[in-house]
Amino acid sequence: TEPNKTPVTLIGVPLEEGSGRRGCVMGPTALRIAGVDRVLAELGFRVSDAGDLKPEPVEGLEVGLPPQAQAKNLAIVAGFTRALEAATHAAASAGQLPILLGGDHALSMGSVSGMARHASERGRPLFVLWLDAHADFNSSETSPSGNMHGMPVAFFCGEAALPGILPDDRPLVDPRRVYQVGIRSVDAREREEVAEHGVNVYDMRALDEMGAAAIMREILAAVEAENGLLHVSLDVDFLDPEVAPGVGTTVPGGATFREAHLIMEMLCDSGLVSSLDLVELNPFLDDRGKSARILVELTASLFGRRIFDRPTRSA
Ligand code: HAR
Ligand code: MN
Ligand code: MN
Ligand code: MN
Repeated sequence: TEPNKTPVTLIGVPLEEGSGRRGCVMGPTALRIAGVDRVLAELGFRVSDAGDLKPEPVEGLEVGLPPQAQAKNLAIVAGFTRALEAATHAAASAGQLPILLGGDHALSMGSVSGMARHASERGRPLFVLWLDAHADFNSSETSPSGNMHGMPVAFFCGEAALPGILPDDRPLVDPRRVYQVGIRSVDAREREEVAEHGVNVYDMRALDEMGAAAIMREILAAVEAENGLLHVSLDVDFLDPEVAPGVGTTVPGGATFREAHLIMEMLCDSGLVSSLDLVELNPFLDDRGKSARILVELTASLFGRRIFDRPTRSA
């Protein structure tokens, strides 16, 4: 292992109750079988695996919601969120880089909130790169499904009306520091919320028109300009379903492997990444481990695997 590299902590999150179907609970195991720890160790990182997170027991939360609102499995998601907020914050505070092995995307309520607390203690702003087909900016009031994996961005920006999950005075993420790439499925009210709150959206059309490199240069420049920390949240459905079929909410017309790969390489070069979610992998729907392996490949690129070293180019 190389002493100048930030040690990595893997945290398994066997959460599937935020999604509308079963299978994500097997995600952490599939990622370990695909060798996520091994590739990081080969790249010279000290890797520790914290095992699978146990949710905190939660009672009586449902009563806090307005009558028409729905947030399915609220107590289970709340228990994971509290445990995750603490575990992610603890890892980052100890000088480690947390990688959350999901688990559905509701887990980002906890991981991003933990990083937001860490960043605020350091006096630095937290930026979030959201690689996803979906904006995940619904709340219990706007969600058409009630599935909480469609709510994490609204939650960590302080918009989803889900009181009692974390303390009211928790540090939030400014929606203008959230950058979403690959978006191609947004609900009607969600679209209004995203626009109203100033979330930066590079939808699939932007990815096609601008290319991944131009988009990443803009995002990385914004993070650098404010000396921010950058949390990366990678949803399997960011990728085209033909590339990564192991996900419950496939949307056609997604990112190619090459686009995702370039994004990871540019993130690596930036040195700005503080934390990573790998989410929505559903091994029950996967094609012989294909999607798990691709997530591990992309993780390797994010942490420095490269084809050849390149000379530093001026922009
Ligand atoms: N927007 C839809 C809803 O809220 C679908 C959300 C699906 N989210 C994920 N993660 N699969 O991105 O119900
Ligand atoms: Mn998502
Ligand atoms: Mn998604
Ligand atoms: Mn709003």
